[in-house]
Amino acid sequence: MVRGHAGAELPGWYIEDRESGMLYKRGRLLGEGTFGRCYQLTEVASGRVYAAKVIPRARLAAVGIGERVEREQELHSRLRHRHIVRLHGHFADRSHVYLLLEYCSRRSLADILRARGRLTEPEVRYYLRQIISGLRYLHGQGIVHRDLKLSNFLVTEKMQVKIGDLGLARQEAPAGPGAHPARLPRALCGTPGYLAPEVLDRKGHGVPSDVWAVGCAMYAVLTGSPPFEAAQRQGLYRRIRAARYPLPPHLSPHARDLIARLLAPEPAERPSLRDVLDHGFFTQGFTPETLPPRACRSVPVFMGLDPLCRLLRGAAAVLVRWPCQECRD
Ligand code: 9ZP
Repeated sequence: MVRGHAGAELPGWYIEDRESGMLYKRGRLLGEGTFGRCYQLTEVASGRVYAAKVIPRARLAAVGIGERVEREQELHSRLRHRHIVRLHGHFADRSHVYLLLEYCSRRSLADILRARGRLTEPEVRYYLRQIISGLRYLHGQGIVHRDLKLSNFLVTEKMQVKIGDLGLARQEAPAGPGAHPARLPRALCGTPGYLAPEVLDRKGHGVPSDVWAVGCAMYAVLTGSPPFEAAQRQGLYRRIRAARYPLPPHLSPHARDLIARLLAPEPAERPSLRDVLDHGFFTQGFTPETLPPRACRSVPVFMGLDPLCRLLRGAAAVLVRWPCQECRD
């Protein structure tokens, strides 16, 4: 056992799941999570790579933490969706508990936004469609996420978005979707900037509060800043309750309108996620099928829409008598 500088025990270079006999090689440190460090872990036999939350047992002993990790594990392991991070398994050894999560090599939308400043509307449609797809699945399972933010939208090698970190997610009472939350929060949780007015007022976090957070995320990727910012917490909360946010001139009318609907102060007035997909922002604009990985660093050029690309395709069609889709066969 190696001891870190802060006295915390580090996991070894190789980690064994005694129950299954699987051996994992510890890779690089990915960052700090709420309960412990996150490492890249490679299953030696298969070469499969995971992003692992490594939680020191000493931490689990602290009040409430063990139950929280267990609840996250239990709730998460049942979920299977293309746009929800997979929890592949968990195990423990003498010193740590390990959660094996889906590895997302392109980190998160927060990192992409940091590198890019802001994103284009077609990209935002591309990412949001996937986020909404994952979130509709969660809501359909009676689960509210409660901590949607850019750092929880992870991006895979193939540029697919996955909703992650279900640490604060809650299973609602078994009622229909859109039902009011069964329990009221004891303390404010989630990230302050994305907290909906009804959450600030301790009226509980329901499906519409997740919809509010989607509005905050949409605003943030389109403008480069969160909608609600203030030096002091009280000022921040005042802005949130009044849904008062600046509107940069570059936002399209459809984007402004959708943001205003998502950020309606009254939760009952916010659209359902189905309605969001039917909004002009999605129906009137181009959405790319895929995004090239370079979109993590610079504005992507969409092949097929680019005027030069269209011109070249037109020229090729004339020169080699390339039949168009309709004329084939
Ligand atoms: N981090 C630099 C600060 C060292 C990274 O470069 C980095 C690289 C990653 O992949 C190459 C990466 C995270 C950070 N990937 C990743 N992180 C996840 C993750 C999946 N993939 N998750 C799956 N579920 N939850 C998330 C979560 C916990 C494992 N994370 C990150 C959140 C903070 C650290 C890890």
